[in-house]
Amino acid sequence: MKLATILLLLLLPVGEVFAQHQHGGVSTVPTSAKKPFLENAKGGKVEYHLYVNDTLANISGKRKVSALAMNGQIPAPTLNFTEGDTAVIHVHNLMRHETSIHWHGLLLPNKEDGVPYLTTAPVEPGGQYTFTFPLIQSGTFWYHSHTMLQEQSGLYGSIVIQPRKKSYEVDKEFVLLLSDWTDENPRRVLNALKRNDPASEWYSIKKGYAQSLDKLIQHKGLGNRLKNGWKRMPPMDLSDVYYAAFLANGKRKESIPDLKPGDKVRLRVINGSASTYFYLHGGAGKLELISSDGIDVKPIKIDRLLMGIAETYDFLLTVPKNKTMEFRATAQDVSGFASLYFGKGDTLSAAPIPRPNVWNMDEMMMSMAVNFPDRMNHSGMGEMDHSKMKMEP
Ligand SMILES: [Cu+2]
Repeated sequence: MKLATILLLLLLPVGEVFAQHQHGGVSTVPTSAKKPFLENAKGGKVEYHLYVNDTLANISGKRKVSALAMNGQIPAPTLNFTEGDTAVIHVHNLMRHETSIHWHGLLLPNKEDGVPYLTTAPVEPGGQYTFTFPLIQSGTFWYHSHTMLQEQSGLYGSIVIQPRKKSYEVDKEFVLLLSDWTDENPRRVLNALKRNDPASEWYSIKKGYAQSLDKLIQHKGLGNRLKNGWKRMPPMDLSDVYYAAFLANGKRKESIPDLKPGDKVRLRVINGSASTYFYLHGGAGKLELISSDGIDVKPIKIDRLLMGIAETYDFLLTVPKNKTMEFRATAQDVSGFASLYFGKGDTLSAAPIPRPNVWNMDEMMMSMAVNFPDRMNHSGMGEMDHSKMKMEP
């Protein structure tokens, strides 16, 4: 086959899916027949219903765009379980195109893993699939569509599995699901990245990271750029995509209700973004990290943490007296952030992360070193003189 024909065949199903996406979904299940989100939680069996559908949503606050939702929500509702439960999750596909749900980080029988054409058949348009699996672990996890670019359009939610025996007694638990949002069709974004077309440069311009000769000279980065150009390294950016908004539970600003000063909070943070690493940092002292990807860790106090895509981290927080504390997630390229506030009174804002010097790669990589003071002391790195460190890009 000619290359052009192969490309056309590859592109056809994509066009089909998104053409339908524009028209909105059809519900083959009458609304009256819909079961409640949580149908049953007796005898160790916890049964949920998820309804996947097309929608229009104004997430960025700038314009309404086509999006995908579960039970009418972006993000999808949180699924709560206890270790030892059996999860029974009915996924109802109300769209005209297929879907799938993958349970990220859960240990389960392969056929319930939800990766279409690999472990589980896709959920057909108008169809339904019931996932049944035992929960043999505890912690913070999440779920998302594993079909095309549906996750980027809104199909993601949190999973919390309580341990049989709690390792921390707290006054409140709170889930913070972080994400990034583009008002563009995600397929358009992917095309821009693949073809290296002007749109991807436009993303840099929008973020103020476009490289020009005068900026390179101004930031003393010309020599560095020439050196890296010689090695065929493209100009630096930390994230190739421009996002209209960074979100905490689907909003730019989130808050934890019903807290008293001195209350202990277990904050479960999930990075459900498409391509954003987040710095996590707070407005009052260090953050106490107690769990990572569903596994308890030896508690460690940190100033800030760089969180990768799909990771989860749990923190222990104390509500300050007569103050509001900000817990901030700043995109690694410092093009924006989402905030969580808790407590009452004057706000202890998180100190802004300085913008990286993308005009000088060596300098930028130095500034990105994440601060893990405890760990560094254990390894004897505390006394290291960074000015003498040499790094090859
Ligand atoms: Cu995943």
